[in-house]
Amino acid sequence: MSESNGRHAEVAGGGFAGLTVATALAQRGWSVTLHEKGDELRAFGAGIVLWHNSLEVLKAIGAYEPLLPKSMVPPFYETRMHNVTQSKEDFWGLEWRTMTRQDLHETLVDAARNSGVDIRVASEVVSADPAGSVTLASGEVRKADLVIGADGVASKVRDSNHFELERTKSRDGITRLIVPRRKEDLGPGEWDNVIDFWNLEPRVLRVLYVPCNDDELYLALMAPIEDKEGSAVPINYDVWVESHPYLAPVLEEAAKIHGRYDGYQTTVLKQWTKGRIALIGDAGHAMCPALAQGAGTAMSNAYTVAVAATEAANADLPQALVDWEARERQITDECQERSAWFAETRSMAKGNQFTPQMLETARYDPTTREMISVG
Ligand code: FAD
Ligand code: 3HM
Repeated sequence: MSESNGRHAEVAGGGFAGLTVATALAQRGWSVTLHEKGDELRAFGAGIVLWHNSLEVLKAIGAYEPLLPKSMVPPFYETRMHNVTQSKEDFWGLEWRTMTRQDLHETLVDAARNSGVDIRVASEVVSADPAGSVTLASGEVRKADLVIGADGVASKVRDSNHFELERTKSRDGITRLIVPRRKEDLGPGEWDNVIDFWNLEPRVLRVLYVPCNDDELYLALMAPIEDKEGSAVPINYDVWVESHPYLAPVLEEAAKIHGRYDGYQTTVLKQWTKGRIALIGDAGHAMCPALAQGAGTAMSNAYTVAVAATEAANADLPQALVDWEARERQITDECQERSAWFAETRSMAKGNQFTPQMLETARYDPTTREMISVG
């Protein structure tokens, strides 16, 4: 644990954003209390892809090494249209890894605890004051030099302060599940690749196949919201296997689990900060998942806000947060736009989508503010 700097932060939300910022602050001498409204600390969703940007953050907070044995680097990100390979991309060696959300979350909880963060479960933040306090559902008011709203897409820290926002919903959505790999039953093939199976005819049904480790496979099944059969949970096995017969063994496993179908959406805020409050992650910049950067940008902005707040004198903190937003925001805004464009056009189906420009967010290192060149 590091020497105290005499300052205190209150963090709302125990997701990837909240755990990362809490850890980075505690490692810089802040006393940090993190409030998670759920009765236990757990990850929502199934699997996740992380890239250079967030992997550098994990390295900086000491959470990278513990994650290595629990995650993997697939040889290629392959895109198929009607089961015909369109592209196999390796991002010119830019680092990326796949893992289950549970494994990432547990690693971040360990890092937060080891750094001295006071984590409280069943503790809901109902509002926040830009002068520096949060109010809990219990009625307790807790003062802080810094308040972080990392409380997800329905953020109460944000909404209690009437941050101006625009929300756009897409026509598609996705059901996410973790299933056993069953590699042998899938038959011969490059089953360690991430494989993005697109079928646009006779109906739009896409399976994103993401191996996370030797045993677990993340399946993301995309269908339009208006397709009641395609978006049903538990999944309609007959519909999915007719569209993707070569995935029968893993679809059979998917049909055994309930899963959850989420529509794609984007939330853009006019400002991310107000006084001593900063919003990060889905509270501030929820996005469509096409570029797999919602958590990546959450962790990147979590790290940089912790650094910016620490470097500022306490009296200057509100201005330091404004400056932080001005410095870091563009890369997230562009990522939101690009991900929304992919969702809108479904043009990932063509393959070769990860151009150096589309990988801009992934190429950024928030710990040095350098951009890696690829291609
Ligand atoms: P959340 O994960 O929503 O965490 C918020 C936490 O706050 C929760 O634990 C919640 O219980 C708690 N909470 C809520 N309200 C309160 C309150 N009032 N008080 C206290 N606690 C509260 N991102 C990637 O980087 N890579 C991917 O591959 C990827 N794939 C995705 C696939 C899909 C289909 C989707 C929908 C998203 C994907 N994302 C991906 C995005 C990523 O999941 C999110 O951006 C990320 O989880 C946001 O983290 P967060 O901590 O901001 O919010
Ligand atoms: C990793 C990942 N990539 C893309 C999507 C998508 O476009 O829905 C979802 C993902 O989990």
